[in-house]
Amino acid sequence: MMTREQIDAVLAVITSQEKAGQGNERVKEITNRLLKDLFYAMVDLNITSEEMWHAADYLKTVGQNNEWGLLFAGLGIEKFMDDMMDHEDQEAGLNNVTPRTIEGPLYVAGSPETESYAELENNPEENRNLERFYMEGTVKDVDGNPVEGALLEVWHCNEHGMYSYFDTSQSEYNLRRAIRIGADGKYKFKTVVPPGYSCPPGSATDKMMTLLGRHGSRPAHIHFFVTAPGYRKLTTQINIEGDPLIFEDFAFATKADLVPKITRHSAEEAVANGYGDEAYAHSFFNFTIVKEEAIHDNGENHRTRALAS
Ligand code: MBD
Ligand code: FE
Repeated sequence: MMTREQIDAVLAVITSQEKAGQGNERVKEITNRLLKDLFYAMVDLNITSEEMWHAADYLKTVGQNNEWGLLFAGLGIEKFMDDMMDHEDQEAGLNNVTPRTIEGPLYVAGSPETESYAELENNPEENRNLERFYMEGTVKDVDGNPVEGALLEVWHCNEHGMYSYFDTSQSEYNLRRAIRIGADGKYKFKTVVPPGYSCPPGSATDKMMTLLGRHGSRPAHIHFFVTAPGYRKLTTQINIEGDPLIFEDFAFATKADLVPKITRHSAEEAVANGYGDEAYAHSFFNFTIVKEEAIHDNGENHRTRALAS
């Protein structure tokens, strides 16, 4: 087996062509570290050329299918990015109050905006098999003051676990809305309780999960972005309590503080409470956002995101 010294000698030959002051120092640093770790692994695990070329083909397919976001989620890479940011916040003594959790690959920018209240379904008749769901709460700062002008973006899947835009059978921005927060800090939306999500069967990510002896499913969840000028962008989700996969998410996004209580109400209660005339589920959830910190990233990253027409 090649020794570390022999591997390092090869790495030295490869990096010797890099000219000081040329190229990008950060790219050099990261690429060379990853190459070193890869070469060590190739030797330690006796990775064959057959396996390396298979890997190249696999990576090609992941890109061709636009699955990198899904694979990052499934391999726990997106979760680990959150863990690193959480750790950094902890070390800086910053408390996010409302925990962050992963964005996932299925956000679409530009969803229809309304004030304080939104109905997420384009056509309520399409989701007849799901429970009616009302969710409400506040968007406040750490001092408990409403953040007037904040934008709460919300998105979730339909009864087939599919997200509009990526699922072209749904109408544009179905189950995607943006709620502008008023002076009272309150938001409320009407939707349906979504089911869980599973990776497309046969997708590159699904195949990887199978090879790892894992499943490729997420418990039922609803995604949120909360943004406001001067505040750090909050990327988070809530999970639907009672889902059998709630703490077995293939993307590792569940956090105990992101599982609000859900209460069920009869049609009679709906009428009495002013929630329409059908039985419904209801949940309160409050978002707290924190001021942008100069020493920190502001919660935004510039991954490529979809934008419907
Ligand atoms: C999803 O809906 C999702 O939220 C993630 C993280 C990955 C795949 C599908
Ligand atoms: Fe999702």
